[in-house]
Amino acid sequence: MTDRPDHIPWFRKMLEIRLFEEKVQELFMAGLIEGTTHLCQGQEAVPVGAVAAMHADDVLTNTYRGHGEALARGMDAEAAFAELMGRSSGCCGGVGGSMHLTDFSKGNVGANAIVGAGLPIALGCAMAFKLREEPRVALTFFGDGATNIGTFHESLNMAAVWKAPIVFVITNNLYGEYSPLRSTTPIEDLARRADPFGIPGVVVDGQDVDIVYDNTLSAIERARSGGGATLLEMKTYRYRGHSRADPAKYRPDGELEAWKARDPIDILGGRLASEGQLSAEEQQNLRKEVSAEIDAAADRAAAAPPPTFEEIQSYVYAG
Ligand SMILES: Cc1ncc(C[n+]2csc(CCOP(=O)(O)OP(=O)(O)O)c2C)c(N)n1
Ligand SMILES: [Mg+2]
Repeated sequence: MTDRPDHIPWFRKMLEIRLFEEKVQELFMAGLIEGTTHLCQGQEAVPVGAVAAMHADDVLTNTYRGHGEALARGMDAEAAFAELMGRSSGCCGGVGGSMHLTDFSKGNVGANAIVGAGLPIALGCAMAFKLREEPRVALTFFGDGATNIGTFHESLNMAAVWKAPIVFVITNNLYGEYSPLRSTTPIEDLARRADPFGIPGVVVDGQDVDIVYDNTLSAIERARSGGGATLLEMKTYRYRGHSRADPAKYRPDGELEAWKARDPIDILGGRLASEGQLSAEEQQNLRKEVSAEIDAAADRAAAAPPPTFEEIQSYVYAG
């Protein structure tokens, strides 16, 4: 395994994402968040491990289930909560909402609600880097369901032909909106969808942040050194339903429990404890600390004003 940066910030970040999402559920039930939300509890190792392998000037695109990547890429929890609550202090001025946590200053160039929309955007960024001879890489995060969308195949084809500096990251959580992958997709390992395009496709244990990091780093280094695109399939699971309206009753008995037995935070926590880096008690204290920070960030966000009518109107282009 590659030498890793300090593990403790990774552990903290995974806790932050988990507790952020739990707080989002609470705020939604309290009527402070309108619309819908798509949460990522259970998937935290993917954004944290993959984003840790990026350079500061690399970029990413992601999806409506994108709170994890936004926080992993350094978005302040208060700006994220404020966006979800439609406050002017949100990362998009409160007009984007849960599905659009975006921050160009951190190379987070767009969360997309349209399935498959982020792939060509990331490919455009990657080609701009290549044509300008900048040593930068684009990552694009999307779901297993998106691999049945035309833009997935078109983007992989173009990326392969143009040797684009891009990494395609499938967060395979086994479900689309409600449909299990097995009923929509004729193969088990989505990484094999790289084969027709002649690029590497790698199956990755998406529950283990170290393995996510190592594989993403290899793919990013390959892209940065002119080797072209890679498709990574992160095998993981979403603990909640598709969106806040979905109780996820369609899942077979025992499936959720089996995945929780390999919880990504527990896997890293167990490793940190056995290596003597962070005891179980220290982990509990850290959880309390992060939980208090999340509560305070949500309170500050809720106290901010909504955007003014003029601010909202400035994004309407109809003449
Ligand atoms: C082009 C398009 N088709 C359909 C939808 C409706 N839709 C929203 S999320 C989703 C499921 C996508 O599943 P997946 O790619 O596995 O991502 P996940 O939700 O599991 O993160 C669908 C069908 C959409 N937003 N965009
Ligand atoms: Mg999915």
